[in-house]
Amino acid sequence: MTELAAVKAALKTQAVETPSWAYGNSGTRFKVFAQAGVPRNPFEKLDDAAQVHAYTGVAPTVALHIPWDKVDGSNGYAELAKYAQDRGVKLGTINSNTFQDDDYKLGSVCHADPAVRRKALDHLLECVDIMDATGSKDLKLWFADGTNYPGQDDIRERQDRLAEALAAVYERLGDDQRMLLEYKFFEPAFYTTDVPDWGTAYAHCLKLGSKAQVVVDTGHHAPGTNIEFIVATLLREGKLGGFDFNSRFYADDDLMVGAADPFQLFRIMYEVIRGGGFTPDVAFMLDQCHNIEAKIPAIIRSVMNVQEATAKALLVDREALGAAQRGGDVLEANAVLMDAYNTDVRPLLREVREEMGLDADPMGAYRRSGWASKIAEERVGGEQAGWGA
Ligand code: PSV
Ligand code: MN
Repeated sequence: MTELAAVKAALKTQAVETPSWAYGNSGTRFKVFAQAGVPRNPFEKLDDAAQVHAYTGVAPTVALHIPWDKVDGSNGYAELAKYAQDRGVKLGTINSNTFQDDDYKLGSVCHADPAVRRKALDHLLECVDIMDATGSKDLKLWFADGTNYPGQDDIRERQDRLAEALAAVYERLGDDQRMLLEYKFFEPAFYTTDVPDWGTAYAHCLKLGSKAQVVVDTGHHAPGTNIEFIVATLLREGKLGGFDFNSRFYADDDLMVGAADPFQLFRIMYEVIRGGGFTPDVAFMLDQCHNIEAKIPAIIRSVMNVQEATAKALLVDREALGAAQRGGDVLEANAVLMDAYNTDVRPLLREVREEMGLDADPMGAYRRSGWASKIAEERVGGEQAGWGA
């Protein structure tokens, strides 16, 4: 295979998971701006996700968030999985939610009250039951737990409580299931957060075993953090479970991935490829909200941004880079990396899409499809709960 053919082949295997909540209404603390045609239930979210996959060809799975995507009936989740399959997509990661209940004001699995901890744990175990029904491989855990004031609770004991809950969930996982532990440096807690950084997540996952992996949400770091270094380290340790991709300017902005800093996304994807992480063992998920822009096109754009960063990272001349690095040629090494980054990969991706039997222009194809006006007409009333709801 020529080098370009290998790059194209790799791009065709790409899989970006889209989040169900990105299709629904969301907003800031100040206002949710409702959009016409947003899904009213998880089934309609899957209809929209199927559109994204139909036009990009590389968004085959959809992450669910429980309870936002709760369905009724003993067969409900199996039916949801079948509904997805009939539309050419699959159900992906199950996201737990222990942050929107009054009981969780002072924490969930780290709460001082064992009854609250039990309630949170039961929810996490229910999420694994749902994974069994949907055939999902990954459980994504993000805890809003933390404290606002020094002395509010015992920092160490909270870690012990966390470890206990994680161990109980780990025990419940099936052979092919994993838990992905997400970290976030602050918010909603402002003084301490119980899983604030990759080191804490890594320490818990290491103790638990190989089915526990760290997930890197690109929006969950302090400004200036070198995320690609974290990625390289986690891959080196065999502990990178996946990504929640989004962009940030200030904090957890949840903007379209690759919008704020496409160069950072390229650097991350380079370390992924360099570290052997461009495999199904690393989940490439979006975790975004589209508050002022049209949602489905924004998700298509985000998937394309990941594709572009990946294509550029695949184009890095690794041999030339290695030679420059070994020779101590700082400028040449930097130039090799920048050459790849500065390549216009859009023509290459158009070719890849055509070879996959897709329209070369996913955004245009979606716009021309008439889907947006169809859903605006058909979906009236009854929007679902989610962020900002
Ligand atoms: C929390 O900010 C988070 O990143 C977690 O991944 C949640 O599951 C997700 O956002 C919900 O939008
Ligand atoms: Mn996230």
